Amino acid sequence: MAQTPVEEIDALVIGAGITGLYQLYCLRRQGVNARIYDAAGGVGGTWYWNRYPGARLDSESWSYAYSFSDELLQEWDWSESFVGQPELERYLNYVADKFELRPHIRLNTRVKGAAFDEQANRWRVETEAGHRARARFVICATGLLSAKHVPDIPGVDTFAGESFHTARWPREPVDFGGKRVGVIGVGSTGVQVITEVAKQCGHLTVFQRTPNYCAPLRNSPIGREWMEQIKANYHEVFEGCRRTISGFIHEPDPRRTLEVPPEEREAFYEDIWQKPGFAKWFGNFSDLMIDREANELYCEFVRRKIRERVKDPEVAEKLVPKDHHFGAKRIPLETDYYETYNRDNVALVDVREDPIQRITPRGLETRSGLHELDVLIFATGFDALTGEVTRMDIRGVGGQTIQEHWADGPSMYLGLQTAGFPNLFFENGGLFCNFTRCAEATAEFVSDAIVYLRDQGFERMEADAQAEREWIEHAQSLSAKRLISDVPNWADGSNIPGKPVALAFYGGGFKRYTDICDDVAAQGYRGFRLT
Ligand code: N01
Repeated sequence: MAQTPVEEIDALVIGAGITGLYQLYCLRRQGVNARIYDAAGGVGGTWYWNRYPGARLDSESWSYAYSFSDELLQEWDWSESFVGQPELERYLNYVADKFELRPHIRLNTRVKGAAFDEQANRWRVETEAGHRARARFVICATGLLSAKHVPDIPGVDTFAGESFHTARWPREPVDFGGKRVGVIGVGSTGVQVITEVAKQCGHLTVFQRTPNYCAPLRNSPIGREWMEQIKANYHEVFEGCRRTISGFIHEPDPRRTLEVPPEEREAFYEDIWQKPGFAKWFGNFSDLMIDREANELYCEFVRRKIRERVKDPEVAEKLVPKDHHFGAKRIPLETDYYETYNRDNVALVDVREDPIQRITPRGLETRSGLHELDVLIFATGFDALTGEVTRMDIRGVGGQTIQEHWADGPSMYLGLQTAGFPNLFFENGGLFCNFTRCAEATAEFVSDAIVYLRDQGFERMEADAQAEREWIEHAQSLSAKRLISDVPNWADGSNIPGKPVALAFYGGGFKRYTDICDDVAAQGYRGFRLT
């Protein structure tokens, strides 16, 4: 059979999510022949795949919007302060159409591998369907949370009922009417799906390993007047996000927890608790994430809030986190999550007390017996950050695979490149952030770098190994001071059995990170080798 011709591209972007779409826009605007390949049947990335019931934003919708086009900002109306997945998917489709990106996006196209041709300074790319391309640059806009994690529970493939992972939810609605449903996992996803499915199914059993500190989302509709105000203030919103550590709209109170008298402190906690979104995390006292004693005071406040909402004190105690700090794991934001456990059709199984033994054709067996199920939902999270990259066969200089290169854990200079893999960029790996804010910053850095290389006549850009080591040491030294490492967590890979544990996120905040990137670029891409 004749092989299809090799597609010649300047820059191949893998992924048509928030970052990939904007990356394509930036590159094409600068005259770079760029294309996106995406495995999905539509654009949207995370917001394409995670269409499970209850999927919703936890950043304020207007702070999550793309900021690059005033026209887009003025045209688009958000219906709620934290919109659901369908509206976000519509928004991203609107962006793809408005900026005429679609002709440059190849959907249903999963990249199998890419090998660097050192003579030609080109990546040879192959898709699972056998399509081939040659690209000077490959940009992995593969998302932070894309590769699904299914735990290796004995009998996991034997279940005879319907089974879903939340990150690969089908397009057709699932009918839960009268069915016995089981959900494994109580992270941000589990909390959303549990709350919604409980209302629709016959009986729900939640299998919980580690309870989280969940906090009220406090969503509300956005009327016309409010939307007009938002539109008039977008500039201030984005400026504000740039100043905060994680690119959200919430700024910490500069005081330290213990310098505030107890009564005033309690009133402050109550006040931020009543506010929408992450005000109760990022709007907290400035030492929340660095002082254990301070953090413990807030943990106690939140534990009280949980106990107040759950009628059965035994169930409430199971839902109260005791083994980690507030914010050590991403805080799930919820609407009526704890009240869900007051419903007659919901049961909670603490799998630390009553461990999962196996999955059988009829359901899930814990030590105490079989829980018979018609539907089993895995809300078990992601092989974050690198999972989608290491599932491809990527080979750099000398044929070294990315898996060999990262055997001790992921390492990237500025979260963007790793030595030995020239002209290969990673995105979304540098910062823990209000996603679109960081995605825009990263995509702009990468497209500016590619244009700089083109204009200056360089063929290759590669992280310098020493600069990369120094960056990682610097990033880790900042993160070491923060209370984020006391339990298994997707942020450092410790949620995946056998995955090397390494925190790659930069702990210095959004503003400092983008200032460093600007400085690196201004100095002719300091720390990168251009040849
Ligand atoms: O994944 P997770 P997620 N047996 O890794 C459990 C973003 N997000 O999809 O904690 C039993 O947090 C695991 O238990 P444990 C957000 O950034 C945003 O929920 O490891 N349980 C945990 O409970 C979030 O942080 C939104 O003990 C097992 C759960 O599965 C990130 O995505 C919405 C198990 C996994 O939780 C990931 O969230 C949703 C086992 N063998 C997600 N293995 C917004 O609101 C795993 N678990 C925008």
